[in-house]
Amino acid sequence: SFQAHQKMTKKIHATVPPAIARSDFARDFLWGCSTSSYQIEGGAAEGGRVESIWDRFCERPGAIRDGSSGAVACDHYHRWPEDLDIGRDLGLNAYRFSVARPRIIKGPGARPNPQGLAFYSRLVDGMLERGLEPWLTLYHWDLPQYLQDQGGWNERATAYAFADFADAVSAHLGDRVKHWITHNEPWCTAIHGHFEGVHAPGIQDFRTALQVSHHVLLSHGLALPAIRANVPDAQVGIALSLHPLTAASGKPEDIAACARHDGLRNRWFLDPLHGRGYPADILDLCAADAPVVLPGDLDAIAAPTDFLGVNYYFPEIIEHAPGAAPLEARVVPREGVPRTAFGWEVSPEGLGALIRRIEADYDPGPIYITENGSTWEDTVGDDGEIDDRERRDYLASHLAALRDTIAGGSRVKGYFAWSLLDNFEWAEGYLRRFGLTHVDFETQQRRLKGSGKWYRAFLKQEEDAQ
Ligand code: IFM
Repeated sequence: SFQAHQKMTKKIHATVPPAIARSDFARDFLWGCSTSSYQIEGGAAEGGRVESIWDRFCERPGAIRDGSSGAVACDHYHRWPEDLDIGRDLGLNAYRFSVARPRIIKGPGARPNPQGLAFYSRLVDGMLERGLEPWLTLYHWDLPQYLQDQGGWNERATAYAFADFADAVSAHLGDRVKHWITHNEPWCTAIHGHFEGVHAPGIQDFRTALQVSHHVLLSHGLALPAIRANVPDAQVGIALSLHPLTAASGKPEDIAACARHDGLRNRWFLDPLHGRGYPADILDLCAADAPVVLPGDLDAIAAPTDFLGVNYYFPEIIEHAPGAAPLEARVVPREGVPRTAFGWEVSPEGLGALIRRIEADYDPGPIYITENGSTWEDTVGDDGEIDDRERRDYLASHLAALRDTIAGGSRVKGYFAWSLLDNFEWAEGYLRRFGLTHVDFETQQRRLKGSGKWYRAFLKQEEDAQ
C-alpha cells in the first residue's frame, strides 16, 4: 500500500549520517556550492539582458510543469549579497556560478554589454570579499535567443561565437577569476534540448542532437586558448554529467545495451576530450546521424585541460530494449533502493565507482565534483525549521564515499554541493527543490535547511556534524 511504502521510505531515509569530518580531507580541499544564472538570477529584463532560449521555451504551453519561468527565480540579481553571505556563513571556500550570456552579448557581433560585465564584476568582488574562490561556468544552458534564431548549437558559427564570448568574459574578469568551466553538462544541452525536447530549445531530432554535441565540444576547444591568452594562470575545465552504469542482467544483449548507453551518456564526451575522437561503436550505430566533423576539430576538443568537473547524481541499470530510440537501450529502476523525490536512485557507492572508472579509463588529472545533490519534499515546520534529513544523509553519505575513494588513491580536489539555494529546476519549474537553503518564492525569504546546518557544522568541524 501507499502508506506501507511511505513507512518503508521513511525507514530507509531516517538513517544516522555516517561519521565524517572535514579533517578526513586535505587541508586545501575545495568546499563549495553550485548555482547557475538562469536558475537563480531573475532580473530578466534588467541590465540590458536580452532574451534567452529558456525565456522563450518557458512560454511554450506545457513545457514547464508548473507553468513558471526563471523571470524572477530567486531574485539573485538583486539579492546576491545576501546569497553570498549565506555561502560565507556556511564556511565555503569556493562558489560555482555561471554567467548569463544574454547579459553580456546583446546581439550578433555586438560589443560586450558594460552593464552585464559590471554585474559579474561586482559579484566576483563580493565572492572574494567573503573568502569564496570564484568558479565561473561560461555556459549553463542560457543561449541568447538571437543565436537560436540563426540555428543555435546546430550551427558551427555558434561555436565560434562562444569563443568570442569566452574572450570577452575572461578579458574582463580574468584578473580575479582563475577557475573556468566552459560548459555545464553538454549531454543535457544535446539530448534534453535537441533529442528529447524537454529542455530549451525543445527540438526532437537525433541528428541535430549529435551535431549540437559536436559544436558544444568544439566551442569548448575554441574557448580554451581564448581564456588562456587572457588569464595565463587560469585553471580551465569542463563539467560533464556522468553516470555509473550496470547491465540489468548477465545476458549478452543487456551487456551490449549497457555498453551502447555508456557510449552516448559517458564516452561520447569523455573520449573526444581525451584525444580519442568519437567512440567508433556509436558512430557505426548512428551512421546516418553522425555529426559533421571538420579537420582539426578533434585536436581542438582534445586540447589539454587542468581538471575534469564531474556532476554526479545517480547510477543507471540498463537493459536491451528492441526498437527504443536511439540505441535500443532502456533504463530500468533498481528494486528496493532509496530514491529522491525525482525518482533518482540514491547511491553513494556509485560516486566512488564512477570516479574509479573515469580514472582507470581516462586518467584525467585532478577531478572536482562540480555538482552533487538531491531533491526531496521539503516542508517548513511551525518553528520555521526545514528538517530535510534525507538531503543531509545524501550529502553526508556521498562525502563519506568521496573520502573513501580519495583514500584509495583518487585525485579528487574539491566538492560543490548542488545547490546553494532552491531554484528554478528547468522543466520542473519550482516543484523540485535542491537547495541547502530554502527559498520562499512568494516572499524571497531564505532559510538554511537542516542539511545546510549540517554542512556548516561539518565545514566548521563541530561535534554536531557527527
Ligand atoms: O539543476 C540541475 C543543474 O542545472 C544541472 N545539473 C543537475 C541539476 C539538478 O537537476
